Amino acid sequence: MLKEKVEKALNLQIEKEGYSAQLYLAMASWAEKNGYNGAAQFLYHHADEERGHMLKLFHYINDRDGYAIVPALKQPPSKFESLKAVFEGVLAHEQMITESINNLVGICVEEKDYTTQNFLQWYVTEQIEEENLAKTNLDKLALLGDDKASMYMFDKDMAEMAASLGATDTAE
Ligand code: OFO
Repeated sequence: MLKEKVEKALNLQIEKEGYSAQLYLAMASWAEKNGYNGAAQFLYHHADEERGHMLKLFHYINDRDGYAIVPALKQPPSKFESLKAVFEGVLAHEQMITESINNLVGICVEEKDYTTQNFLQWYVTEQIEEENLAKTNLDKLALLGDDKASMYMFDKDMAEMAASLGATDTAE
């Protein structure tokens, strides 16, 4: 049985993972509309992954006799300055999520809920990957510069990365 404080904190995390999916979907749509189909594929795929992160929390809460609540949809931005601004946004967002997961682990320790703490280790590890991926993408952008040819190369690279992550071509 989940303690009320832990259940509440897990439901808040559901909201954040749901917003991650919304945000990456908004970024994917912007990328698609601006001719960056590779980046769009990557971001559509990322949005799906975030929904997966949210669902994992749903099942955990309900399996532990809590009640997972579907959060209201919060609208993400629809305008982005550039592809670089999009990927800077991804990193900033992931850093916020990492902090949120760490706080959640802290609550579990305070409440002596070691089962949930153990469950959350998956998210702790995932956040290392998420932040690294966001940093790698920004490093590539910094190396390439921001002229049109470089953007084309970056976008091609994103398409390859999306394919390697198993993304289906949703940006067509
Ligand atoms: Fe769910 O890891 Fe990104 O936000």
